[in-house]
Amino acid sequence: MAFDVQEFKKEFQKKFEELFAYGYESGSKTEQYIALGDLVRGLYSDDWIQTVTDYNKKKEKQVFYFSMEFLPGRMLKSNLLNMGIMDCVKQGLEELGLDLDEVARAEVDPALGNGGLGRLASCFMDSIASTGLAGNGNGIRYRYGLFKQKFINGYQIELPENWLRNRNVWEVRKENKAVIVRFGGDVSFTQDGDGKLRVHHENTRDILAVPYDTAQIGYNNGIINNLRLWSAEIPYGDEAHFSTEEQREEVKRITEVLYPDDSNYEGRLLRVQQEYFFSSAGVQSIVRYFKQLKLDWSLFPDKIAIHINDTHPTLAIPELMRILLDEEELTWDQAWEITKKTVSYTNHTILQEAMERWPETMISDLLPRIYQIIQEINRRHIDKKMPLYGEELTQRTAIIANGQIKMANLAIIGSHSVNGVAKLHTDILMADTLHDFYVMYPQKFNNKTNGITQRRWVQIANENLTEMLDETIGTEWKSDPEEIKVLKAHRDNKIVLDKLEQVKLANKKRFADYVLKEMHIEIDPNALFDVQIKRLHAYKRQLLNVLHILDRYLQLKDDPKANLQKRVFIFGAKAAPSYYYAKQIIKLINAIADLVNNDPAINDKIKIVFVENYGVSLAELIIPAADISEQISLAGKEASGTSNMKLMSNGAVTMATLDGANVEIRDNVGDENIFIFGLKSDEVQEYYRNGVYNSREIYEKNPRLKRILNLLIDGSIPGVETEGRDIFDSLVMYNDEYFLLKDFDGYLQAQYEADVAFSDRDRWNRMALMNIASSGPFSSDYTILRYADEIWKIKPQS
Ligand code: B1H
Repeated sequence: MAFDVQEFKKEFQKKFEELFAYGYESGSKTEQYIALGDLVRGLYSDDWIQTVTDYNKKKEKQVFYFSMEFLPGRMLKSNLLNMGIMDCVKQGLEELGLDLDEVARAEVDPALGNGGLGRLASCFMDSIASTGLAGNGNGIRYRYGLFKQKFINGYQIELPENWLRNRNVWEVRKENKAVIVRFGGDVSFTQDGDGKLRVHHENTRDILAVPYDTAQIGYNNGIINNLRLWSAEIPYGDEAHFSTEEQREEVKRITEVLYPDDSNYEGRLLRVQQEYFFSSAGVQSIVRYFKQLKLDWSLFPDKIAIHINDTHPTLAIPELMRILLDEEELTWDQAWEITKKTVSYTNHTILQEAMERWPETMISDLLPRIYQIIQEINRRHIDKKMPLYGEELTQRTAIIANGQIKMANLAIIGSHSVNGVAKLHTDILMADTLHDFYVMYPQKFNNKTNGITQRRWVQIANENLTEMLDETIGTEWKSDPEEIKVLKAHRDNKIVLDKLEQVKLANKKRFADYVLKEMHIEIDPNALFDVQIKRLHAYKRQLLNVLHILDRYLQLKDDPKANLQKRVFIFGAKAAPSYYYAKQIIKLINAIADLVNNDPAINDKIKIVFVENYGVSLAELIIPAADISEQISLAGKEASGTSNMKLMSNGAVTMATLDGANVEIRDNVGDENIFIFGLKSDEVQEYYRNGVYNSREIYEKNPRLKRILNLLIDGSIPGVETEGRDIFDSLVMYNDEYFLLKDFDGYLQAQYEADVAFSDRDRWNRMALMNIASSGPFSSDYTILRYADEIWKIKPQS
């Protein structure tokens, strides 16, 4: 985008005065940010219109990525980067006496997702635009995002996240594109003169879905795609039906707040309303678009791909059927062919507690017509498969069973592609979790290992590293991430290794400043920064990390001169508000932090930093400062993980079990540049099958571990009487569901080896370099190109 500094300065001043009626110098950071954002949006609006016009003119096939969650992070710098005007704007602001980073920090980070799944959707939106694919996002404009986390006396407290408190400069409300989503009502049929069966759906509760569109800007390619988020409102002119406060509240409630559960589902009516609301609105707006192309219905799958991110948008399947059958009057077979060819589905977890199942009565009351269609899909499925696969297997794949509707089953049966998010995960789906479906539909199954966008996670988050890479290997890696592999040629170049160390040190200092300012804890940038940042969940085993910390603590108490690396243990994690055990773990970590950070006997050799309110913006601060990346979930439980990829790209060395994408990270980086420990996935499976695991026995036989575990219950850690006891019991008395005690020795050994490696600066820097140099294949650009090629059948625009 052509733009010069002087011009920018003029435009910015003008924009500011237009908006606020005084000079920018006296404005607040928020006002300066709003003026800048507004100006930037004006700069890309032509390209945005042009992209839409081009797609329409060429009748290009488009993908619609349906996701309950998007976690975009702050958008200002990402937009500037992708538009190619970052340097110009930075310099212009500087000449006006402003600092871009300070202005950028005034943007509220929209937390419209829980964790990996939502962030993946946003990395994908960036990559779809950046690889030049015609694609759109479809989701919910939550009035409140994921709760804001505070610690009070070490306990997690949740506060509402009012992310729209300032103006959202990026969104555009499109009232003229609103649609009606219908709930409840009665369904009846009449036979018309032409012999056709007609469906009548009456007495429904009608909700207006209003879209808010946000530009998704491609990297230096002029392409601007759309993220459409829907908001629930009372239909114009229908105020009569919503005359009481309660009725109006009920409408607003649909898009009021994001459910705060990661990898766990709550069978609430409101949740299903949310799911149908944005699925229906999305499908309606797609059908409206397709009809204006004036093509035969059979060409629908040649022009449209609908991707459903986990099962949350699965109702898009019966909704598309409903529209094709009831409104467009296609036959069942025609509609079913179109639907299956259009829809594809990604599975993100094998955890049983995350599998969506809705009570049949809930769906039949809330969505009577959709319920009938699901019943019919199920009936036909059973009829067709029974003779081929027999009673048992067929019944196990039924969509409706025991009064419940299984959304994964509907998603698989109603789509043409089912993918897992890492090789190991997909293998487990095929061999185990979804094996019955794999027998029926082997051709539907495929793997698409997750990826991340290095634009946000390296170029924006880590300017120091970006600069160093540009100097060392040129800039090609920015447009083709695989090219970062040429850095390997410098693995023994002392000058490069030293530079890399300086980059890391600078990033660690930046984080140390934050910690001092916000938490009043002093940490030494020369210490090893050991980082575990992800949602708090038992399977992710933050507790194993804790056991290791306690082991070190005891070693130092026994011998203050013990030969241990100075370490800072950094945690960031939110617990679902209803997840009691996870909240107990938060309290425990905070209590240990209090104890250890203030114990003069250990000479600052351990510091523990548990940052409040971990999210995308904090990740951008922490990841560039990490030395060790903790990826220690129980093998087989973490579908992929994506923070593992972000940390690797920033030169952290991974401490990992062979779980999710860790396996592929090891394959790429090589055994000598990663620390692997613990049970393998098949070993875990075997333990679950044979039931011989006995954690109590390990506790009794391992004195080192016993001593650590006893700390939880003997009063050594002040303030955790209940938590310590409950956690102790879960590990020792209730047989340690996630095998922490089993993996403990291996973990300590791997941590010891990491200490040794870290003490040899050249060796460590080389490991960091090899991680950066091997991270290219984990770019979401490649992931997305594989989705486009193998699932969606769309091609990048030239
Ligand atoms: C992942 C979820 C998830 N898997 C239900 N499943 C949710 C399930 O609100 N809900 O009901 C919300 C989220 N999230 C994560 O997806 C996996 O645990 C990660 O391993 C994976 O990297 C990520 C992206 O694929």
